[in-house]
Amino acid sequence: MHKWMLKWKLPTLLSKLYLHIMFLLSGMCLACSDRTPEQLAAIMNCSKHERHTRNYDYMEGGDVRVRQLFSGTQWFLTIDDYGNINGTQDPTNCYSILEIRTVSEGGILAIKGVKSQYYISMNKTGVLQGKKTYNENCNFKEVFLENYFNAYSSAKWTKQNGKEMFIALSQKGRPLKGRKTRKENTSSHFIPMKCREEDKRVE
Ligand SMILES: *[C@@H]1O[C@H](CO)[C@@H](O)[C@H](O)[C@H]1NC(C)=O
Ligand SMILES: *[C@@H]1O[C@H](CO)[C@@H](O)[C@H](O)[C@H]1NC(C)=O
Ligand SMILES: *[C@@H]1O[C@H](CO)[C@@H](O)[C@H](O)[C@H]1NC(C)=O
Ligand SMILES: CC(=O)N[C@H]1CO[C@H](CO)[C@@H](O)[C@@H]1O
Repeated sequence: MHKWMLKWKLPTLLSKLYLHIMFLLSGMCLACSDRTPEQLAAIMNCSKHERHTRNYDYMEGGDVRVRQLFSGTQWFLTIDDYGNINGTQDPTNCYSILEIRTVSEGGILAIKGVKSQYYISMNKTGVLQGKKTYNENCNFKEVFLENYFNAYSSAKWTKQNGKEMFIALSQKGRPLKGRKTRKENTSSHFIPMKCREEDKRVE
């Protein structure tokens, strides 16, 4: 099942571990108030939407997490007001704050931009798009990888050979077509990072 792991060389694993530690550290910084007022304002504006949807989610009884998805290629995933999916290297970018909701058992979840209110969807041909209305194309399966990253594959569509198609951001931070993605590529690997707002909620 994890045959692809065997192909990994030790240095790759070590560098991934190193990256992981870096991400943890940057995650901690994100949670501290190490920000300019402008950055804080941007985040506060995001949280308006967030609170609104959280009430709704509470009614639904679903498990909801607010996270940023940081890719193995070192981009934060964003969904803008036009439904475009892209990457940013600015950790305070409002469009990178995502609401990850469990849809059903087996790690099936839906990912929505808090600011834009667009869901990430993948269609049959593997194109990633934002959708205002939730449907089955917005369901992704969260896979925990052994390198501390997660991968998110379409729960509805696979490649013609039956293999999974993943959410992925290229080295340049551009979304990849699902057909071009592979579980072992760093472009398909993400670390869900807690945002400031989430920390507040926990307190
Ligand atoms: C936050 O929202 C207020 C009111 O809608 C707006 O005036 C302000 O420019 C926004 N700030 C940012 C950083 O988006
Ligand atoms: C996506 O992000 C890249 C790099 O930040 C940027 O150059 C590009 O204009 C963005 N594309 C869209 C559609 O927002
Ligand atoms: C998937 O989305 C792309 C971009 O909107 C579109 O060109 C393509 O026809 C869609 N494919 C299917 C099967 O809906
Ligand atoms: C998009 C991407 O990063 N593709 C790479 C996935 O991994 C294979 C082999 O490890 C590379 O050849 C691809 O370039």
